[in-house]
Amino acid sequence: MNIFSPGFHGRPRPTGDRLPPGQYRTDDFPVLSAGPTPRIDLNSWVFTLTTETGSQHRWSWRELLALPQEWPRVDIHCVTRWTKLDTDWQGVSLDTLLADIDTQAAFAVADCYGGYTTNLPLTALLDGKAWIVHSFDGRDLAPEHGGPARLLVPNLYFWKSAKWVNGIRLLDRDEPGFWETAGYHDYGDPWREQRYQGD
Ligand SMILES: Nc1nc2c(c(=O)[nH]1)N[C@H]1C(S)=C(S)[C@@H](COP(=O)(O)O)O[C@H]1N2
Ligand SMILES: [Mo]
Repeated sequence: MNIFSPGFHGRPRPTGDRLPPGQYRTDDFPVLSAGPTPRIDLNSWVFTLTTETGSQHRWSWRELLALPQEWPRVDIHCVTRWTKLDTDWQGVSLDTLLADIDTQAAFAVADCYGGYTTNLPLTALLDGKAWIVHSFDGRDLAPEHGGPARLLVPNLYFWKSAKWVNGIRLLDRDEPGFWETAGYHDYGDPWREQRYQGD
C-alpha cells in the first residue's frame, strides 16, 4: 500500500509555484540543530501521548512500526530560507496515533529527547497533515536529521518538525516552544511568511 502525498491535487505544480515567499530551492539537506544530537537506543525508545486530563498512551519502537505506515512526499521549508522539494519519508500519521484518543484539547506541544519543544494547534496535526517519520529516502532516518524518529509537519516552517520526538502533549491552552519563546511565530505558515511573532 502506498499513500501519496495528501494536500496537493492533480499533477505537480511547476517548481516556481512551490517556493513560498522569500525561500530559495536547495537540493542539499542542511542540518539545523539547537544542541547536540542525542543517541537513542531503540529498546528504550518510547513515544508518549498525554491528553489535557493527564491520561497517557505509549508506543514502543516495535509498536510504532506495527501501525499502518504512510509514505508522504512533501516539500519542506526552513525559516532560514531553504526549501527542499519532493522529500520522501515513511512513518505513521498523527491521525492514526490520535484515532482512539479522547480529547477536547485545541493545542499541542511536541517534546523531544534532548529537551527541544515546539507548539502547534491540534488541527495542524490532523487530517493527513503530520506524521511521526522514521525513514527518509528509503533509509532509516539519520540521527542528525532526527532519527530514530521525528515529527513531520510540512505545511509549517520546518522548526515545527521536531527531531528526536518522544511525545506530544495535548493542552487546553497554547504553550510556546523553544523557538516560539525566542520570538519565532506561533503558527509558522511559510505561505503567509509567518517567520517571527507579529508577522
Ligand atoms: N529536537 C529538535 N528538533 C528540531 C530542531 C532542533 O534543534 N532540535 N531544529 C528545528 C529546525 S530550526 C529545523 S529547520 C529542522 C531542521 O531539520 P534538519 O536538521 O533535518 O534539516 O528541525 C527542527 N527540529
Ligand atoms: Mo529552522
